[in-house]
Amino acid sequence: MLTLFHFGGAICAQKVRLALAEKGVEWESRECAGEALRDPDYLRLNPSGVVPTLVHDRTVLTESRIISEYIEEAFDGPALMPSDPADRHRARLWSKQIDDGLHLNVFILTFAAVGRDIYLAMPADVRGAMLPGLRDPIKRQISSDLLEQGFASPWMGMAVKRFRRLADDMEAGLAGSAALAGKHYSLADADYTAYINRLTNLGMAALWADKPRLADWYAHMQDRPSFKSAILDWQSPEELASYGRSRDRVGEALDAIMVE
Ligand SMILES: N[C@@H](CCC(=O)N[C@@H](CS)C(=O)NCC(=O)O)C(=O)O
Repeated sequence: MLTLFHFGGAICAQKVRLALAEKGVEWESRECAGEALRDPDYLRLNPSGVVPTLVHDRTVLTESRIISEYIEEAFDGPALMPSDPADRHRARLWSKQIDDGLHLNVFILTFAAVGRDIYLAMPADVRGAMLPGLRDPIKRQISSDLLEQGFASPWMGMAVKRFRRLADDMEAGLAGSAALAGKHYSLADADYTAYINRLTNLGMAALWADKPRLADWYAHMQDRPSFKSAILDWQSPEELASYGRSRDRVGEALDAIMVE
């Protein structure tokens, strides 16, 4: 039995749902968001109070990058890691960058553009309990700064610059191949599909307006059936509406940051 604790818009869960879909593995959904992330029963499974958590029979797995590797190793289906060791290293180098900072940076952009409004609407005591980063004081501090300053926070400029560098790196990385690591689709492509999708939803596709290989790669990722079953099918009307609001107001902020 395979159960995924997740919620629709959680980018780390999107990575894992993409891996499950590409591997062709059936799983059961346990949606877990908001207060449910602070429930003591859930915290016993995932002490950080975040999703995703995958439970395979009696084995509890946390951390999206290594959950995806587990899926690759534990189940039959199409290979999601390259066979060549150098390409495997490349796939892992892409995925490692997410844990090394890209995820925090996408959190910053998402929180400033859509999360902030939701938290500001909460009563102060609820907001204090629910603020992201239960076990991560840096994420918690950044969340507080973003609550106060929104787009004017210096974290915004740093995050946008990091994604501009990523767009350069992806454009260069896709020079010899339509996939990020080796010749074929791998977990690196799955992971970055979730990130490029999020930036697109937030209204930040201008970051790769001059990157044709990246734009082509993303178009191909969207054509894969996994994009629908792992991402589109889990988008709630509320989430889509919040992205619409983000797109309306991100343009100006992005222009200001990009001329710096
Ligand atoms: N390094 C973790 C990060 C998990 C994470 O930050 N999950 C987010 C959703 S993408 C979450 O559950 N946030 C809720 C919170 O921080 O309260 C992973 O890759 O699994």
